[in-house]
Amino acid sequence: MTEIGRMVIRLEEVDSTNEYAKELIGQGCLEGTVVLSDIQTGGKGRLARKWESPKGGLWMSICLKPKDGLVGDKLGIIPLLSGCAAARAVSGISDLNARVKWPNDVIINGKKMAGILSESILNGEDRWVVVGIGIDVNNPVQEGYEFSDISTSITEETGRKFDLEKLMVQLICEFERLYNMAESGKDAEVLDEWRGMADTLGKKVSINRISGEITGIARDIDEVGALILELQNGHTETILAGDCQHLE
Ligand code: BT5
Repeated sequence: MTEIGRMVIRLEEVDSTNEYAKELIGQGCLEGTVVLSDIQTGGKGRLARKWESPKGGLWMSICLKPKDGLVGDKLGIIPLLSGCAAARAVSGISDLNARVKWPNDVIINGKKMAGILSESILNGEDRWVVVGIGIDVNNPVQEGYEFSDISTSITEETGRKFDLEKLMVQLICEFERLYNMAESGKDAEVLDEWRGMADTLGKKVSINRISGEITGIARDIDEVGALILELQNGHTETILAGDCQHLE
C-alpha cells in the first residue's frame, strides 16, 4: 500500500510545485511526498500553458513511483483518478456537485474549478510520476483573466471561504484510496467511479489534438482512460490526449 502525505512540505512561494517535486525525487524523497505552496509564480498547465496560482487556491503536487497495476499504458489512469479525488474533496467540504471532465478537469455547472498536470519522469532507472493538482478555492477567477468566463472557484460558487488544510486532507485521503485501488489491480472499479462522476460522457464534444480537431459523441473511456468518440459516420476513434470542449 502506498501512503500519501506521510511527508508534507509546505512552501510560501515557489515557481511550480511540480518542478519542486521533481527536484525532491532527484534527491531521493519518500514516495507519496506532498508539496504545496501558498503561491506559485510559474504555475504550469499542460503543453506549457500558464496556470494562475495566487494566494487562496490549493496548489499541490504528489510524488509517486507507480507499480503493479499502474505501469505502462495504465499510467494514463492517474490523471483520471486524480480528478475524481479532487472532485470528491471539493464536494466533501462544500456540498457542491463537482464533476469530472475528460481528461483532466474538475467542473461545477460546466465551469472549470480545478486542473491536473501529471508528469512522468525517469529517476535513474525508476519511473516516477508527479501529479500536480490545482484547485481554485478562495481565489476569485470569474473576473480579470482571459479564461474567466469558463472558470469558477469554490468561494464564487458558495459565497464562503474554506479551510485549505481541510481540503488538502480530504484530497489526500481520496487520492490514496483511489491510487491504491488502481495499483492493486482494481483499476476497472476506479474507471467506473470516474464514469459515475463524468460530465463528458454522452455529450457532443470537440477534441483539439496536436494532429487536428475532431468532433463526435463521447461514448466511454477505455481501460487506460482514453476517450472513445463516436464520429458522425458511425465509426469510433480512441483519443489518448487532447483538449476537450463540451458542445452541448
Ligand atoms: C491544467 O492544464 O488544467 C493543469 C493545471 C495544473 C495546475 C497544478 S497547480 C499545482 C501543480 N504545479 C503546477 O505548476 N501545475 C500543477 P490545462 O488543461 O492545460 O489548462 C490550462 C488553462 O487553464 C490555461 O491556458 C488557462 O486558460 C486556464 N487557467 C489558468 N489558470 C487557471 C486557474 N487558476 N483556474 C482555472 N483556469 C485556469
